[in-house]
Amino acid sequence: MLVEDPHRTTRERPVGHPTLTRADREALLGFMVGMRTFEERGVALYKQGRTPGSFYDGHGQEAIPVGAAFAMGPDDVICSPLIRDLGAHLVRGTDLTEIIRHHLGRDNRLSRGREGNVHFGDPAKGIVAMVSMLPDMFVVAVGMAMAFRLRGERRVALTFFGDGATSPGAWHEAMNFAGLRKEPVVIVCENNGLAYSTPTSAQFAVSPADRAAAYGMPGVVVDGNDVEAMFAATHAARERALRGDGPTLIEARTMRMHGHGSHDDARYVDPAVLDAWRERDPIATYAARLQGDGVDVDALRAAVLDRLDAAVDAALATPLPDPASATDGLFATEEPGPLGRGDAPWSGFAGPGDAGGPGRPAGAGDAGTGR
Ligand SMILES: Cc1ncc(C[n+]2csc(CCOP(=O)(O)OP(=O)(O)O)c2C)c(N)n1
Ligand SMILES: [Mg+2]
Repeated sequence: MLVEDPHRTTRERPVGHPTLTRADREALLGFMVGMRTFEERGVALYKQGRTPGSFYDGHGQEAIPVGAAFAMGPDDVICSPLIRDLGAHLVRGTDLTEIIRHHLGRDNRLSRGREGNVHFGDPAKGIVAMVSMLPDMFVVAVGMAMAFRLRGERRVALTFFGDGATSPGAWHEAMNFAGLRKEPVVIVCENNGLAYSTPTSAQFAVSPADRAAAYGMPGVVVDGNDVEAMFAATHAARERALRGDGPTLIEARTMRMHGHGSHDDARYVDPAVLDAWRERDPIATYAARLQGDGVDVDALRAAVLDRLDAAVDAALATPLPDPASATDGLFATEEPGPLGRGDAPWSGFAGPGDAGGPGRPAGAGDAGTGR
């Protein structure tokens, strides 16, 4: 078998889940469905030749960015969502139409239509755009966390990267620095069994979570297909960071269900492995659970689809950027402004005594698109 089961050594699950209301659970499902629905449409638009560049999706990994971002407070930063992490953008409240405009290369607030790919962020929502060099945004996240600590600010940086990003030297430098200085950074490693076509068995002898101890921080293995487990582990890691106890590495075990990008048919992956993982689909399992609790999952899916259709229509009706503006914004001409506050839809941020969360944004329970 080319791809091992990344779950084979799973040994820890977080205990003591923080409280999730029914509306929280509906929001979690809505964001996951929003991510998948959007990405399925994104693949279709790519195959229709309407998307310049390429398209990447996180099919089967939705629980990781959604569960992790859901545990973040409004003043925390995400540095950065990568190619499997659209759900983090949705949770923070970045406008879906703007994201689609970005992918289609249309004029938009996030990237001004300068590229149709995954390199976008939303400073207004506390999201730093990614660069492709791996794992360089982890290094930046540690720097941001250091700034928060030195300024005495009560906030953390959340960073994402894959299993493949744990091999370059920068990863080890960032781990060492963060562990030594106890920087308030929450580190989510998405172990999806593959780095392009290389299985984890050909990448490392010691799993990322097991390596964490060598850098002076806990390494927690979490079922990356369980959105509530992801939420709980990230919540605990955030609390730890805010207490001044330093970083946590969360290794989220999952499987990359599609090719690296839409251009890759992943014929190097054993179909039997994918079949086994499909049984554990994070959305199907969570939807079944919520349906059992009386949630109208069909209505939720329909609402998400309606929003997506409207957003795609609006994006397709948006013109490409004016060619005369092609060189605008190539160089920074002024100091960047401060990052804004992201949406923090978990009900736990709405209560009295919190550091000032805005509470649940209107419609988060049924939006799924974070708008
Ligand atoms: C330093 C560096 N080397 C190579 C690449 C090319 N590259 C882009 S994604 C990728 C695989 C990443 O695998 P992983 O970190 O496991 O993330 P996944 O795609 O599985 O989510 C590679 C090798 C890169 N972006 N940066
Ligand atoms: Mg990977």
